Amino acid sequence: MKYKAVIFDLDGVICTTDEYHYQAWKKMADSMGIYFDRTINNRLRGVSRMESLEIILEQYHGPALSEERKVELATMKNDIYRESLHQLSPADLSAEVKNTLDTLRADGLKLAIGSSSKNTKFILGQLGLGDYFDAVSDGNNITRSKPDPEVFLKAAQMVGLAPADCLVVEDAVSGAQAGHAGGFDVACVGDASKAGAGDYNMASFGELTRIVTGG
Ligand code: B16
Ligand code: MG
Repeated sequence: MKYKAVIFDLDGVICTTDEYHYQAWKKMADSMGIYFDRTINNRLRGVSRMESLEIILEQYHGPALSEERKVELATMKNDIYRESLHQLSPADLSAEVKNTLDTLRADGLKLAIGSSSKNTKFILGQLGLGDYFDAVSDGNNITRSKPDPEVFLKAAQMVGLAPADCLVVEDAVSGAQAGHAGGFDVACVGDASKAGAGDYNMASFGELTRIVTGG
């Protein structure tokens, strides 16, 4: 095996909650008359909630907002987002993702999550993956969000392995940068793959099984 563990980002990698993030931010932005589109949304991937808000507010040209008001806006978005997460169920876990995870586990790899989201545990529970991973490092145990490597370094520590033994899987350019900054190899899907941000830029999640065996 080329690696001993795989550390997965959550939103946009294990599940399509990235679309729910977009829809929730869009509702918040519309309510404030702020321009927001999918190109801007791509800059929010992997970025913490409050930093995401600051990126959206680059398009806000009204009177200055207090910190308290900003927290209110982020909370409005999170409430809309959490509401949409209630629809998530194990049926939202694609067969390709589940089969690939099971194959990697059967090959003896440790599997971990490295997500900026404070909603990680709730999402994993909704998907039926509450007890699946060997370690979960998320937005609740970090002080710096991607592109800082903290979330992945903590995940590697939790499974007791050095970054060189772990492969990070990401959909965000900021997440791929975080992986590289921490000394990890990075396999990308989605937006980050299109941008060529990874050591491996995959067309589909299932390519991971070949990558980790070094074949
Ligand atoms: P929350 P990931 C990230 O998760 C999302 O990509 C990003 O869009 C979001 O702002 C961030 O989590 C924080 O999420 O508001 O739920 O705490 O891609 O690192 O799994
Ligand atoms: Mg992501």
